[in-house]
Parts: sequence; C-alpha cells; structure tokens
Amino acid sequence: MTPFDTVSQFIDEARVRVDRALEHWLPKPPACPPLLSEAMRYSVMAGGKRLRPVLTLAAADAVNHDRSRDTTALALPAACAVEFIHTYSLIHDDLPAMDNDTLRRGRPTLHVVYGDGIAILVGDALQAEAFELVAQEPATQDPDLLRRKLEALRVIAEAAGACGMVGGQTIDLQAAGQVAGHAVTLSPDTLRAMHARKTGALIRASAVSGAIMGGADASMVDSVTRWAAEIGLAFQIVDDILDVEGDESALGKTVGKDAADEKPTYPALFGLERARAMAVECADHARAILVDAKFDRSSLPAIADWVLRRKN
Ligand code: GRG
Repeated sequence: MTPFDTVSQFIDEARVRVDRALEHWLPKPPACPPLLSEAMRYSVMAGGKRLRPVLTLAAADAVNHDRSRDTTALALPAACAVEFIHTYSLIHDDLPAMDNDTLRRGRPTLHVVYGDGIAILVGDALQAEAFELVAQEPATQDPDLLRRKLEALRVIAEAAGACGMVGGQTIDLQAAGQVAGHAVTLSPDTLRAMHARKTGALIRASAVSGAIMGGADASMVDSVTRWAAEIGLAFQIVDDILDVEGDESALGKTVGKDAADEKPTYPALFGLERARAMAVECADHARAILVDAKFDRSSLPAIADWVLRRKN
C-alpha cells in the first residue's frame, strides 16, 4: 500500500514535489543567460498536468514492495528530466515550422512571446538539461544506483530520440503533408505505430525510468513497460477526442486543430464512439497487466483512470 492516505493525495503530493524540484533544477543566472532562464521558466512553470513525472514517481513507488527505499528522492531527477523533455517537445511542436500554434498551457506559446530563435534554443537547452540532471542526481558512488541511473538515462534518451518521439514527429510531419516530396498516408496500424513513438515512447519511458530508479527487477520493468504502452495509447486517443469535443479554456490549447489540418486521428479514422471504446479497451488491458504483476494496490490504477477521464 502507498504510505499516503489516498491515491489522489499521492498524485497531489507528487505534483507539489515535482513543481518544487523543477523550479530548483531550472538553470539560473549568472550560470545561464537571464533571458534564457526566464524563457525556460515561462514554459516549464506554466502549469502543465505533470502526468509524466507523476507516472515516474508512481512507478517508483509501485515497485517498492517492502517500503525499504525513499523512491521519491531516487526517482525525482528522472521525473523532472522527462518533464523537461516533454516541455521542449511542446515548444518545438508549436513552432510555425511544425504545428504552428499560438496557445499552450493557457498562455501564448513561447515563440509568440520570445520569437522563434529563443523558442528553439529553450527546447535545445531543456533537452540537454534533462540528461545532465539524470547523470548528476541523485549523487552517489553506489554501484547499483549508478547502474540504475545509466539505465534510466538510456531509456529516456531512446524514447526522446530518432526511434522514439523525434521519429514519431517525423512521421507526423510526413502524414500532415508538411515534407515536400515525402508525404505518407497512415492506415490504422501505422497511425498506432506513429503515436507509439510520438507520445507513447516518452510516457513509457516516464514510468519505466521510475521503476528502474525505484529498484525494480527485470520482470517488474517488463510489466511497467507493457502497462505504460497501454496508458500511452489511451492518453493519445483521449487527446484526439478532446481535440474534437474538449473545452478550449479547460485545455489551455487550441481545439479543432486536428480536423482543420486534416490530421489522421482516432476519431477521424474510427468515429468518436469507437475511439472512446478503444481508450477503454486500453485501460482494461492496462488493469489486467497490473493485476498479474501484483501492482493493483499501488497508485497506478488511479493514474490510468485519471488519463481516461481527463478534461485537459
Ligand atoms: C517537436 C520533437 C518534437 C516532438 C513533438 C509530443 C509531441 C511531439 C508533440 C506534442 C503535440 C501534441 C499536442 C500532441 C498530443 C499529445 C500531447 C503530447 C499533448 C500534451 O501533453 P499533456 O496533455 O500536456 O500532458 P501538459 O501541458 O499538461 O503537460
């Protein structure tokens, strides 16, 4: 059982810890130019849901069966690293050369406020800071912990890179007809594969890096990987549905953009009803994986519900 009274208390506490740690680990002047520091803070501290870092802390907590470790302290650097990478991806995705969006996290997008050049540099800096953070923290000479940090670093880098998020974004640009001479048409299978990279890979790495830092063995890591793959897909399907019927002020971003840009989405390919049912199927698969792995009394089932029911 979690040491917290309720699971929602776990999520609330995790968000507070993450926000405090992000603030602490954001680079500051004089080490970093004041303008860059201010612009990084503008996006990172803009009030995202913190789903990915909460997943990291929850997975670390779930594998700590005997309650022998302070898994939050162990996994917090990886949690903040995935939020840095996620924020960089949103900043770059909003640029005119990509999705060309002007509203994010309820605020004007970073390039609208600081210009494209600074927005590109903030994304670049956040990505590098993420890896520096996991390499540095928690500071240790313990060989097992050093091995876990290296493995978490590898998992996050792989998810962020050419075979993960950046690869998925490449296919997305091709599918949107934004790469002259390289357009592709997505089938339901290739749409799923694109999302498994674009949003799924980092969601998976968020949970898996947490499990690794929390002390998981190989079989626990395998269960968390399969669970997070289902949750990542459910997250994406719900995201597509919210783009059709969500509320712009609750979402803090432009709605109706996928249809306007003729993007291949779950509602576009399957219709809203089937898309909703597919998200529920993912959550059912995820629940079964948790039961098998004996993680069903952790905070992970409630996080799956949060993903399914979210309004923003
Ligand atoms: C530019 C390399 C590069 C990658 C971009 C993840 C991504 C790839 C683009 C994001 C575009 C987008 C809106 C995708 C839909 C799913 C998604 C990642 C939504 C935003 O995540 P939330 O809802 O946002 O967790 P908050 O603001 O709450 O953190």
